[in-house]
Amino acid sequence: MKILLVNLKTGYFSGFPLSIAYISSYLKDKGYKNVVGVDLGVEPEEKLYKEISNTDVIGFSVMSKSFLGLKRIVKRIKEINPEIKIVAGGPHATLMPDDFFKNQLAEIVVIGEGEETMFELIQVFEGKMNLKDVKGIAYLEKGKMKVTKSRPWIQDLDSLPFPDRDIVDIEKYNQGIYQKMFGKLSIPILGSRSCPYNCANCMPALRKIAGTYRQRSPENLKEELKELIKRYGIRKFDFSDNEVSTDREWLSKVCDVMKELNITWTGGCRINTMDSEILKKMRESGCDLIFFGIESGSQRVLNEVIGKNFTLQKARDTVNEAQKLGIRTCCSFMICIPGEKKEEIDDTINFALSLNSEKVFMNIANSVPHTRFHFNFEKHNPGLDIYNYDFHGYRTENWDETYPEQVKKKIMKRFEKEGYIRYSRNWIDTTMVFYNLKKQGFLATVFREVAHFLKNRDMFHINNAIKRLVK
Ligand code: B12
Ligand code: SF4
Repeated sequence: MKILLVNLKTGYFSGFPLSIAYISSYLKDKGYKNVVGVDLGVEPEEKLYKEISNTDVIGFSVMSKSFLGLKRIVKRIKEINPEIKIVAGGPHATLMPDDFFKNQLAEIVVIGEGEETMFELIQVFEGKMNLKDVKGIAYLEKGKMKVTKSRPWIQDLDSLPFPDRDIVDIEKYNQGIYQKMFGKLSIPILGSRSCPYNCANCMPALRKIAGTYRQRSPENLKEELKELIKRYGIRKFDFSDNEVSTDREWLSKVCDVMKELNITWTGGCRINTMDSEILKKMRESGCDLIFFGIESGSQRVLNEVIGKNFTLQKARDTVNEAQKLGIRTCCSFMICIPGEKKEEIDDTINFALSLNSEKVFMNIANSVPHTRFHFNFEKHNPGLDIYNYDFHGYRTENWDETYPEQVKKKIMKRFEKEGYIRYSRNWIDTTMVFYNLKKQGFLATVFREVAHFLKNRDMFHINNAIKRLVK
């Protein structure tokens, strides 16, 4: 049986797809060796079509941002191989299974974690198991969607085989924004699943997608790290976890492992969990860059709209402390949040500019289905079609439709005036990334930008920019 696992393109920068890598290693461990992966984030669609004719089952990993692209791909796949079984999994499949049936995009939709479910589905396709007995799926019966019993979240993450790093050539991620963010190839690794917090931009969707918060043991993590170091000779790792700092005791043990293996690492941390002691420990263990989701420069928005339990002062102190210790910081903010007042956007811009951070992400808030943000977006934009909707033009409270576009221009100007440069050529979309020239040094930045262009001939982004301008 040949199984093809496909990660779809979202249009945003994409990283190594641990989702299909985990499913692949689970299937291989159970004896299904013929598993092939395609990541459309970094590979051409033609590669996928070349694999299709002799494939029995295809599994798509679908995010809400990539759902729209699936229609065209499925049409072409069915033309090449009408017999193929199509399974959909991932965040959008879990949140909106009926979308796939309405558009005839999959026979079976997997809800939640996919390792055990995909294995059982293969058993069904081989006639060894009954479809109705598979937990955590949706399928069509007499034109109606049936959902089976939910599949319990995998409690012992150590029981899973390490993700299959051969599913996509890891060197493909050693370019563009990834290389710029993390330096030379940094390997993504997952220490935990889900998150115990409850922010409005994320929940309850994330709990549905990733379940309750669970961690791997530091020992299990150490085994994988040792394997990766041996295989790639690389000692740079990037935690794909939502937040690595939610459990202090766990993080402290992970730091011990990192220190022992002489690794440098990066990860996302929540401001309220940080203090001098843990930051120092992280630094000593090789942490050289932290992502902080600060999100707003308005205390009211943080408290009342998003539900972050930290103060702006704490955010400022934490960034300063990290910088003092030699840890670079990348702070992420959102503007045009449903429920935010226009003047609170200025608070966010001012706060972001006053921070001592090398990198700042300014995002136009997105609407992920089943989040409290999304419920609010829907309230202000009745009938909103999230897949076709350009978020530069949505309405929130009493704003006019073009407001986010004006705000974007204003932000660009302000950051540039204050000595920041845009360092990502992906800024054209909802995210603007700024790089603090004062901290990095003008010449070093210019040199890196030119070197990057010469090395990568960043034609993809330039082509896209031209297309947009022509449009
Ligand atoms: C790391 C991460 C990133 C990384 C890398 C993502 C990547 N390569 O896929 C970066 C920083 C690049 C990123 C960016 C974005 N991300 Co992100 N990201 C995550 C995060 C924190 C972890 C993902 C991960 O690796 N999980 C570990 C694996 C094992 O879990 P998993 O992906 O959920 O896969 C399991 C199941 O979903 C299922 N499954 C998945 N695929 C398939 C396929 C089949 C066939 C089957 C059967 C099952 C199955 O089985 C898997 C194993 O159990 C998640 C949150 C989370 N899930 O915890 C958000 C998350 C996936 N991201 C999200 C978003 C919105 C984005 C962006 C669009 C952000 C934006 N700009 O708006 C971009 C788009 C990125 C892209 N791929 O192009 C949303 C998606 C929501 C949605 N409804 O689609 C999430 C859920 C966060 C959230 N709070 O809402 N992200
Ligand atoms: S935004 Fe971060 S801290 Fe908040 S619920 Fe989501 S993953 Fe957790």
